[in-house]
Amino acid sequence: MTGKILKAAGGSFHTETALGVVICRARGSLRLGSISPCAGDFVRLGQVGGDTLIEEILPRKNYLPRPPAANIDLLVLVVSVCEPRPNTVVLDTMTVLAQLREIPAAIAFTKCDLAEPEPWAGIYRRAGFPLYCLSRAEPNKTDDLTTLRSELAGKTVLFAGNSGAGKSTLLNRILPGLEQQTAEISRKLGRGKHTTRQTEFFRADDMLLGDTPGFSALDLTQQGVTKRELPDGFREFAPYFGQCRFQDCAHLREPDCAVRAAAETGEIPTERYRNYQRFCEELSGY
Ligand SMILES: Nc1nc2c(ncn2[C@@H]2O[C@H](COP(=O)(O)OP(=O)(O)OP(=O)(O)O)[C@@H](O)[C@H]2O)c(=O)[nH]1
Ligand SMILES: [Mg+2]
Ligand SMILES: [Zn+2]
Repeated sequence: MTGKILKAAGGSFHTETALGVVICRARGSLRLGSISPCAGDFVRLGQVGGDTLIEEILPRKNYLPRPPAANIDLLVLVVSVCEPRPNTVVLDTMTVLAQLREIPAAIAFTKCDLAEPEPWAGIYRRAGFPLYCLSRAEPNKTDDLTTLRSELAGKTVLFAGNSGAGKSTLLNRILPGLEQQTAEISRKLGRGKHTTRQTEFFRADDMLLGDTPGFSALDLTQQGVTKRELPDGFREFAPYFGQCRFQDCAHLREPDCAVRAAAETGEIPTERYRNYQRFCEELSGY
Protein backbone atom coordinates (compact mmCIF):
# COMPACT_ATOMS: atom_id res chain seq x y z
CA MET A 1 0.00 0.00 0.00
CA THR A 2 1.22 3.51 -0.72
CA GLY A 3 0.25 6.78 0.89
CA LYS A 4 1.08 10.43 1.25
CA ILE A 5 2.18 11.96 4.54
CA LEU A 6 -0.07 14.81 5.61
CA LYS A 7 1.59 15.52 8.93
CA ALA A 8 4.68 14.41 10.84
CA ALA A 9 4.33 14.66 14.60
CA GLY A 10 6.91 13.36 17.05
CA GLY A 11 7.78 10.24 15.09
CA SER A 12 4.17 9.55 14.05
CA PHE A 13 3.07 10.14 10.50
CA HIS A 14 -0.50 10.89 9.51
CA THR A 15 -0.61 9.21 6.14
CA GLU A 16 -3.38 9.44 3.59
CA THR A 17 -4.08 6.08 1.94
CA ALA A 18 -6.82 4.50 -0.13
CA LEU A 19 -8.24 3.26 3.19
CA GLY A 20 -8.29 6.67 4.81
CA VAL A 21 -5.75 8.38 7.05
CA VAL A 22 -3.60 6.02 9.07
CA ILE A 23 -1.19 7.04 11.80
CA CYS A 24 2.03 5.10 11.56
CA ARG A 25 5.68 5.09 12.49
CA ALA A 26 8.70 4.70 10.27
CA ARG A 27 10.75 1.55 10.06
CA GLY A 28 13.87 1.77 12.25
CA SER A 29 16.26 1.72 9.32
CA LEU A 30 14.46 4.71 7.79
CA ARG A 31 14.77 6.69 10.98
CA LEU A 32 18.52 6.19 10.91
CA GLY A 33 18.92 6.88 7.19
CA SER A 34 20.07 10.13 5.66
CA ILE A 35 16.57 11.19 4.69
CA SER A 36 13.66 10.92 7.06
CA PRO A 37 10.00 11.04 6.05
CA CYS A 38 8.33 14.44 5.99
CA ALA A 39 4.99 16.00 5.09
CA GLY A 40 4.27 15.61 1.39
CA ASP A 41 6.27 12.40 1.01
CA PHE A 42 4.82 9.52 -0.97
CA VAL A 43 5.62 6.39 1.01
CA ARG A 44 5.24 2.64 0.80
CA LEU A 45 3.60 1.11 3.84
CA GLY A 46 3.95 -2.40 5.17
CA GLN A 47 2.51 -4.47 7.99
CA VAL A 48 4.83 -5.65 10.74
CA GLY A 49 3.23 -7.64 13.55
CA GLY A 50 -0.10 -5.85 13.26
CA ASP A 51 1.51 -2.39 13.02
CA THR A 52 1.56 -0.30 9.88
CA LEU A 53 5.06 1.00 9.22
CA ILE A 54 6.56 3.28 6.59
CA GLU A 55 8.90 0.98 4.70
CA GLU A 56 10.17 3.29 2.00
CA ILE A 57 10.13 6.93 0.94
CA LEU A 58 9.34 7.10 -2.77
CA PRO A 59 11.53 9.39 -4.93
CA ARG A 60 10.89 13.07 -4.26
CA LYS A 61 10.13 15.59 -6.97
CA ASN A 62 11.52 18.33 -4.75
CA TYR A 63 12.20 19.03 -1.10
CA LEU A 64 12.14 22.12 1.10
CA PRO A 65 14.17 21.72 4.31
CA ARG A 66 12.40 24.29 6.44
CA PRO A 67 9.52 23.92 6.90
CA PRO A 68 10.27 20.32 5.90
CA ALA A 69 8.02 19.31 3.01
CA ALA A 70 8.36 17.32 -0.20
CA ASN A 71 6.69 17.09 -3.60
CA ILE A 72 5.41 20.65 -3.63
CA ASP A 73 3.62 21.84 -6.79
CA LEU A 74 3.40 25.43 -5.59
CA LEU A 75 5.06 27.29 -2.73
CA VAL A 76 3.03 30.32 -1.70
CA LEU A 77 5.26 32.74 0.17
CA VAL A 78 2.95 34.62 2.50
CA VAL A 79 4.15 38.13 3.29
CA SER A 80 2.24 40.77 5.25
CA VAL A 81 2.57 44.33 3.98
CA CYS A 82 2.59 45.51 7.61
CA GLU A 83 2.58 43.99 11.10
CA PRO A 84 5.22 42.74 10.37
CA ARG A 85 6.53 44.66 7.34
CA PRO A 86 8.15 42.73 4.48
CA ASN A 87 11.78 41.81 4.78
CA THR A 88 13.06 41.36 1.23
CA VAL A 89 16.26 39.63 2.39
CA VAL A 90 14.20 36.89 4.03
CA LEU A 91 11.80 36.75 1.09
CA ASP A 92 14.57 36.58 -1.52
CA THR A 93 16.39 33.89 0.44
CA MET A 94 13.24 31.81 0.05
CA THR A 95 12.67 32.67 -3.62
CA VAL A 96 16.29 31.74 -4.43
CA LEU A 97 16.03 28.44 -2.62
CA ALA A 98 12.71 27.61 -4.29
CA GLN A 99 14.07 28.50 -7.72
CA LEU A 100 17.24 26.42 -7.28
CA ARG A 101 15.22 23.47 -6.01
CA GLU A 102 12.72 23.74 -8.83
CA ILE A 103 9.77 24.55 -6.61
CA PRO A 104 7.39 26.96 -8.40
CA ALA A 105 6.83 29.96 -6.11
CA ALA A 106 4.11 32.60 -5.88
CA ILE A 107 3.79 35.48 -3.44
CA ALA A 108 0.71 36.37 -1.43
CA PHE A 109 0.75 39.82 0.15
CA THR A 110 -1.63 39.88 3.10
CA LYS A 111 -3.11 42.73 5.16
CA CYS A 112 -3.55 44.97 2.11
CA ASP A 113 -6.52 46.42 3.99
CA LEU A 114 -4.03 47.95 6.45
CA ALA A 115 -1.32 49.24 4.08
CA GLU A 116 -0.48 49.52 0.39
CA PRO A 117 1.22 46.46 -1.13
CA GLU A 118 3.51 48.83 -3.07
CA PRO A 119 6.44 49.07 -3.58
CA TRP A 120 6.84 45.35 -2.85
CA ALA A 121 4.14 44.12 -5.19
CA GLY A 122 5.76 46.04 -8.07
CA ILE A 123 9.19 44.58 -7.37
CA TYR A 124 8.00 40.99 -7.36
CA ARG A 125 5.59 41.44 -10.23
CA ARG A 126 8.47 42.74 -12.37
CA ALA A 127 10.61 39.82 -11.22
CA GLY A 128 7.93 37.59 -12.73
CA PHE A 129 6.25 36.01 -9.70
CA PRO A 130 2.54 35.23 -9.71
CA LEU A 131 1.28 37.71 -7.16
CA TYR A 132 -1.83 37.93 -5.02
CA CYS A 133 -2.81 40.93 -2.91
CA LEU A 134 -5.16 39.97 -0.11
CA SER A 135 -7.33 41.91 2.33
CA ARG A 136 -9.08 39.87 4.91
CA ALA A 137 -10.85 42.66 6.74
CA GLU A 138 -12.32 44.65 3.84
CA PRO A 139 -13.20 42.25 1.06
CA ASN A 140 -14.22 45.17 -1.15
CA LYS A 141 -10.59 46.34 -1.25
CA THR A 142 -7.96 44.68 -3.47
CA ASP A 143 -8.52 41.01 -2.94
CA ASP A 144 -7.15 38.38 -5.28
CA LEU A 145 -8.50 35.45 -3.29
CA THR A 146 -10.62 34.14 -6.16
CA THR A 147 -7.68 34.22 -8.57
CA LEU A 148 -5.41 32.55 -6.03
CA ARG A 149 -7.98 29.85 -5.34
CA SER A 150 -8.26 29.07 -9.05
CA GLU A 151 -4.47 28.49 -9.18
CA LEU A 152 -4.61 25.82 -6.49
CA ALA A 153 -6.78 23.19 -8.18
CA GLY A 154 -5.15 19.78 -8.41
CA LYS A 155 -1.99 20.90 -6.61
CA THR A 156 -0.05 20.21 -3.44
CA VAL A 157 0.50 23.72 -2.14
CA LEU A 158 2.64 24.82 0.78
CA PHE A 159 2.04 28.19 2.45
CA ALA A 160 5.15 29.52 4.17
CA GLY A 161 6.14 32.81 5.74
CA ASN A 162 6.93 34.67 8.95
CA SER A 163 4.94 34.06 12.08
CA GLY A 164 1.98 36.44 12.06
CA ALA A 165 2.04 36.93 8.27
CA GLY A 166 -1.43 35.41 8.03
CA LYS A 167 -0.88 31.88 6.65
CA SER A 168 -3.53 30.24 8.81
CA THR A 169 -5.94 33.11 8.23
CA LEU A 170 -5.49 32.67 4.48
CA LEU A 171 -6.04 28.90 4.65
CA ASN A 172 -9.20 29.46 6.68
CA ARG A 173 -10.44 31.79 3.94
CA ILE A 174 -9.64 29.33 1.17
CA LEU A 175 -11.11 26.37 3.05
CA PRO A 176 -14.13 27.61 5.00
CA GLY A 177 -14.68 25.24 7.90
CA LEU A 178 -10.97 24.57 8.39
CA GLU A 179 -10.71 26.74 11.50
CA GLN A 180 -6.95 26.68 11.93
CA GLN A 181 -6.00 28.61 15.03
CA THR A 182 -4.78 32.16 14.41
CA ALA A 183 -3.50 34.81 16.81
CA GLU A 184 -2.94 38.55 16.94
CA ILE A 185 0.68 39.50 16.55
CA SER A 186 2.52 40.62 19.67
CA ARG A 187 2.35 44.44 19.88
CA LYS A 188 5.44 44.49 22.05
CA LEU A 189 7.63 42.44 19.73
CA GLY A 190 5.94 43.41 16.46
CA ARG A 191 5.84 39.82 15.29
CA GLY A 192 3.74 36.70 15.46
CA LYS A 193 3.47 34.25 18.32
CA HIS A 194 4.27 31.02 16.46
CA THR A 195 0.68 29.89 16.71
CA THR A 196 0.93 27.09 14.15
CA ARG A 197 3.34 24.46 15.47
CA GLN A 198 3.44 21.88 12.71
CA THR A 199 3.30 21.52 8.99
CA GLU A 200 0.04 19.87 8.04
CA PHE A 201 -1.60 19.29 4.69
CA PHE A 202 -5.38 19.54 4.45
CA ARG A 203 -7.27 17.92 1.63
CA ALA A 204 -10.05 19.67 -0.25
CA ASP A 205 -11.16 17.80 -3.36
CA ASP A 206 -8.06 17.39 -5.52
CA MET A 207 -5.96 19.93 -3.59
CA LEU A 208 -3.66 19.47 -0.64
CA LEU A 209 -3.01 22.73 1.17
CA GLY A 210 -0.25 22.89 3.76
CA ASP A 211 -0.19 25.22 6.74
CA THR A 212 3.25 25.66 8.28
CA PRO A 213 4.80 27.22 11.39
CA GLY A 214 6.28 30.70 10.93
CA PHE A 215 9.79 30.27 9.64
CA SER A 216 13.06 31.62 10.79
CA ALA A 217 14.97 32.60 7.69
CA LEU A 218 16.96 29.91 5.96
CA ASP A 219 20.64 30.45 5.45
CA LEU A 220 21.77 29.96 1.83
CA THR A 221 25.27 28.89 2.91
CA GLN A 222 23.87 26.27 5.24
CA GLN A 223 21.66 25.06 2.42
CA GLY A 224 24.75 24.39 0.32
CA VAL A 225 24.00 27.12 -2.25
CA THR A 226 27.16 28.18 -4.11
CA LYS A 227 28.11 31.54 -5.56
CA ARG A 228 28.28 29.97 -8.98
CA GLU A 229 24.64 28.86 -8.99
CA LEU A 230 23.32 31.98 -7.26
CA PRO A 231 22.43 33.85 -10.50
CA ASP A 232 20.15 30.93 -11.45
CA GLY A 233 18.23 31.60 -8.23
CA PHE A 234 16.99 34.93 -9.64
CA ARG A 235 14.46 34.08 -12.32
CA GLU A 236 14.49 37.54 -13.93
CA PHE A 237 18.26 37.38 -14.58
CA ALA A 238 17.90 34.50 -17.05
CA PRO A 239 17.11 36.55 -20.22
CA TYR A 240 20.45 38.40 -19.80
CA PHE A 241 22.75 35.40 -19.40
CA GLY A 242 24.94 35.10 -22.46
CA GLN A 243 24.82 38.84 -23.12
CA CYS A 244 27.64 39.67 -20.70
CA ARG A 245 31.12 40.28 -22.13
CA PHE A 246 32.61 37.41 -20.08
CA GLN A 247 31.13 33.98 -20.23
CA ASP A 248 31.91 33.34 -16.56
CA CYS A 249 30.59 36.78 -15.50
CA ALA A 250 29.58 36.84 -11.83
CA HIS A 251 27.39 39.89 -12.57
CA LEU A 252 29.14 42.02 -9.97
CA ARG A 253 31.88 44.43 -11.10
CA GLU A 254 32.75 42.97 -14.51
CA PRO A 255 32.73 45.37 -17.49
CA ASP A 256 29.79 45.05 -19.90
CA CYS A 257 27.68 42.97 -17.55
CA ALA A 258 24.17 42.75 -19.02
CA VAL A 259 22.60 41.80 -15.69
CA ARG A 260 24.05 44.80 -13.85
CA ALA A 261 23.10 47.07 -16.76
CA ALA A 262 19.51 45.80 -16.58
CA ALA A 263 19.46 46.46 -12.83
CA GLU A 264 20.69 50.00 -13.47
CA THR A 265 17.87 50.74 -15.92
CA GLY A 266 15.34 49.04 -13.63
CA GLU A 267 14.49 46.22 -16.04
CA ILE A 268 15.70 43.98 -13.25
CA PRO A 269 14.31 45.33 -9.97
CA THR A 270 17.16 47.16 -8.22
CA GLU A 271 16.13 45.76 -4.84
CA ARG A 272 16.48 42.20 -6.10
CA TYR A 273 19.88 42.93 -7.64
CA ARG A 274 21.02 44.45 -4.34
CA ASN A 275 20.04 41.29 -2.52
CA TYR A 276 21.92 39.32 -5.16
CA GLN A 277 25.06 41.35 -4.35
CA ARG A 278 24.47 40.85 -0.67
CA PHE A 279 24.05 37.07 -0.98
CA CYS A 280 27.20 36.91 -3.14
CA GLU A 281 29.19 38.55 -0.37
CA GLU A 282 27.81 36.13 2.18
CA LEU A 283 28.53 33.01 0.12
CA SER A 284 32.12 31.86 0.05
CA GLY A 285 34.03 30.24 -2.82
CA TYR A 286 33.07 30.25 -6.45
N1 LIG B 1 -6.18 43.22 8.86
C1 LIG B 1 -5.78 42.03 8.48
N2 LIG B 1 -5.32 41.16 9.39
C2 LIG B 1 -4.92 39.95 8.98
C3 LIG B 1 -4.95 39.56 7.63
N3 LIG B 1 -4.45 38.30 7.53
C4 LIG B 1 -4.14 37.92 8.79
N4 LIG B 1 -4.41 38.91 9.69
C5 LIG B 1 -4.19 38.89 11.15
O1 LIG B 1 -2.82 38.63 11.43
C6 LIG B 1 -2.68 37.89 12.64
C7 LIG B 1 -1.80 36.67 12.41
O2 LIG B 1 -2.48 35.77 11.54
P1 LIG B 1 -2.20 34.19 11.53
O3 LIG B 1 -3.05 33.64 10.45
O4 LIG B 1 -2.32 33.59 12.88
O5 LIG B 1 -0.67 34.17 11.09
P2 LIG B 1 0.26 32.90 10.77
O6 LIG B 1 1.08 33.28 9.59
O7 LIG B 1 -0.56 31.67 10.65
O8 LIG B 1 1.21 32.85 12.06
P3 LIG B 1 1.96 31.58 12.74
O9 LIG B 1 1.00 30.44 12.84
O10 LIG B 1 2.39 32.09 14.08
O11 LIG B 1 3.15 31.27 11.86
C8 LIG B 1 -4.10 37.54 13.08
O12 LIG B 1 -4.51 38.48 14.06
C9 LIG B 1 -4.92 37.73 11.81
O13 LIG B 1 -6.27 38.10 12.07
C10 LIG B 1 -5.43 40.52 6.66
O14 LIG B 1 -5.48 40.29 5.43
N5 LIG B 1 -5.84 41.73 7.15
MG1 LIG C 1 -0.50 29.91 11.64
ZN1 LIG D 1 27.15 39.66 -16.03
